[in-house]
Amino acid sequence: KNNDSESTNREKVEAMKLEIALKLGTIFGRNLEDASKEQMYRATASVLRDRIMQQWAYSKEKVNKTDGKELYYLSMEFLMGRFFDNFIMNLMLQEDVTTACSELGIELKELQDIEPDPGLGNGGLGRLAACFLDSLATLGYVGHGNGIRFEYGLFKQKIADGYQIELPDSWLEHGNIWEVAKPEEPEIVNFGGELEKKMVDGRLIVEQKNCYRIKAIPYDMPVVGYNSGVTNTLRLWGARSTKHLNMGLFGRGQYMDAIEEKELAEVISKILYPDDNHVEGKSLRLKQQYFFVSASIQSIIRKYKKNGNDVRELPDKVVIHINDTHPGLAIPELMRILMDDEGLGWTEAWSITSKIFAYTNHTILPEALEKWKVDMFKELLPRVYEIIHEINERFCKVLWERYPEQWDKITEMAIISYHEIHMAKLCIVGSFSLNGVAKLHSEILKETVFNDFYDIYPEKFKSITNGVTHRRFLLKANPGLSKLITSSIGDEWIKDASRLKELESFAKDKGFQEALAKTRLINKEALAHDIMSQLGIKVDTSSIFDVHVKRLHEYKRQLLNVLHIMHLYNRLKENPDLEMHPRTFIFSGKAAPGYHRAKLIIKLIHSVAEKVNHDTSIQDKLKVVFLENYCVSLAEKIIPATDVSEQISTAGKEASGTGNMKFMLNGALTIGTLDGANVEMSELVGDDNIFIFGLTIDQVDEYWRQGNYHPYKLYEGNPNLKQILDQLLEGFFNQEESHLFNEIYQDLLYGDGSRGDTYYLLKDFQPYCDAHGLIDKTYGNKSAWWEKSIINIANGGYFSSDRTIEEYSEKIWHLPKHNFEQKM
Ligand code: DL6
Repeated sequence: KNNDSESTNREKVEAMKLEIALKLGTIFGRNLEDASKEQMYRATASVLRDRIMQQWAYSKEKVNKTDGKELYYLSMEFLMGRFFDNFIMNLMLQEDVTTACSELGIELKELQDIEPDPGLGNGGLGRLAACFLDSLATLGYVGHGNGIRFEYGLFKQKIADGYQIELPDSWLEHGNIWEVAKPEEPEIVNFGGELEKKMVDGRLIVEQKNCYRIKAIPYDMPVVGYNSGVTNTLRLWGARSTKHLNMGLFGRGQYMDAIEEKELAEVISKILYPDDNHVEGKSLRLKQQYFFVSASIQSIIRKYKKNGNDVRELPDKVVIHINDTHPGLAIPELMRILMDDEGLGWTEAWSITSKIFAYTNHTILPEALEKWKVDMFKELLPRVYEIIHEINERFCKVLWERYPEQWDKITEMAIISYHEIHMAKLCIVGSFSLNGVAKLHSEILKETVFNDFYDIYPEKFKSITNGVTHRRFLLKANPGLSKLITSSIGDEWIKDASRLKELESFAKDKGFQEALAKTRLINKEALAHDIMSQLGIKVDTSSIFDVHVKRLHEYKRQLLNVLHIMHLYNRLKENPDLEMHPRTFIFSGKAAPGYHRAKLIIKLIHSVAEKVNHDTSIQDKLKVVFLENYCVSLAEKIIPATDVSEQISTAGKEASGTGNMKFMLNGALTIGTLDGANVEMSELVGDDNIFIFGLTIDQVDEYWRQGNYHPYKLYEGNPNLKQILDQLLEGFFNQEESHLFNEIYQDLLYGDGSRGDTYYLLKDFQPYCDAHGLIDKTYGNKSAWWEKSIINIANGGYFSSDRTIEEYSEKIWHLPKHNFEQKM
């Protein structure tokens, strides 16, 4: 038998080598000897693509035959990460491709690094959407993504003299081998114009006149599940002008005008807004949202009707998920199509619409809750505005009956109030389900943010804790640890992450602990190598790698981390022989280009790093590193090399967090607040296996309500804290620009005069230092440390997005599960 499988493997490898060589010839007219790395990448990718296309066609055919319910996941962002290596893993071709490439004289890793990492998302929200697509396909659910094919993803971050510089991310420069453009299947999206209404046979006909029309072109990408026969589709829409180049203008010498007309249309899908948890209410953003939502809904209905289906039965066959409020216009858009194109009356159209949509809220930060100015909205989308207005009128009537004459309450709850459209309210009213993304977050939604709506629609409110794909972030990103796990408990954890729990019986096993430590060291060596080549900084791989990677945001409190590093540095300066285990603090993350404070914090990290890293008197006990351009592929390198994961947001601000889960699955120990999913992580592993510190959400609320938070008193009462804050003021960490950080000092102590330190850094400072002290002590006992690490991995299975998707299906979507064989 062994001989049989060896010879099949050999055949497969030989076949693959031959195919790659053939592709080199047919695509590039090259042979193996004179092909460049880029050409090798494209040839190998193209071999994979052929297989994927077959698998995709097969899956579509099977799905069509079953005629079951399908999910459409609408999201402005899909932060997919690289496709190449993920496809190889999910198609179970790792060994074949690795061997084929190496026998052709190239390492697979070199090819992987050639593929651009598409940055079609800002952070958590977009990455969650990508994890969901992976789990849907792997579990056998038909669930397609719909979004925008941004020509430029999130900017590329460069650091110059400690400052963030933004460069364009033109990820499509060399084409995208995985996509299938379908210019022959466009949808037309209308903006502006006037409405013309007439009665025909007792029916109101609404037509949009003089509007400008944009073509939405679908670009489809396959989403291959891990060892699964279901291949779904990620459909990204690109904007094109409906007009040809105006040759009249061209002929008259108005070249620029002729081109501008075309460009204006295409600008819609040009670039992703780089703001995370913050909205700006710009008209281009509104155009982007309506553009992709309208195209998506039109194509969903078109596909549905192709088989002769009746739109009245749509809710039995289609469920549409809206990822935060950004795609919320899908609700009035479906109403528009059902009434204006399909001829249904309001009542029937609403009865269908309100059974189709489910909405997830991802943030309670007030600055991230979307509102649109009525004037701008009306001009751009007159018909959709009319429909929202009518939804609001009808909703207010319901409120009036329930709360007669309570005008304040009704105004507070109305979808349109104070000349603004409130998207979250529209989504709650128009969806059959609303969910938060962690237990704590869902409680906040029910108890505070949307409490009035909870009173009316308690049945809509659900809680589903986020998850991440453990295949990308553990199986693929951490091959050493994955092998160790498989050799201990078998490989079923790959498709059923709850099996990781079996690792608990190895928690005290010395052999397992040592093997785990070895895999960590190998990962740390690889990261240290990258740090050296990128920054020229030598880091000690036996030091604790303490990692804070995520978007730069005040509520995520990278500043608290820096304050602690400054404090450690001061202690070491006082006493260079201070007993502490050497630490390497690693940061990475982008700040929104217009977010001044976040950018200043990046500069502060660099200023502190500059001083600390060059001070030989502290004997290399402290190193500070900032890796530029945080993205999915960088996360995959950093996370497996992490000892301590920083999850230190102010309690109540982080809806869930998903980085926390990725670190946990890789065995890092968390230092964190009781915020977002940290709460559930700590419940699962128990207090001894996580370093929890700081204010709870109730304490934060209490301070807020009482208005009795006095950071100045904390500053005066804690000499260590006073020292570092004074150092900020004195320019201790940046003598050349000594006033640079004054504003941080000012804000922490006084704020706007009425409230300083809105994120409670000073209050949490000492508990944070104490928790770090405990980490240092615990690390001294290696066996205890690795035991905790194993307990974290074992309990991390809960945070697989497979579990999350099963919950969505059970509580919200009710999708049938398919079980086709992978056709490889
Ligand atoms: O749910 C995914 C992710 C959460 O893990 C983060 O805690 C949360 O901050 C993030 N939210 C956003 C908000 N964007 N909008 N709207 O990205 O979602």
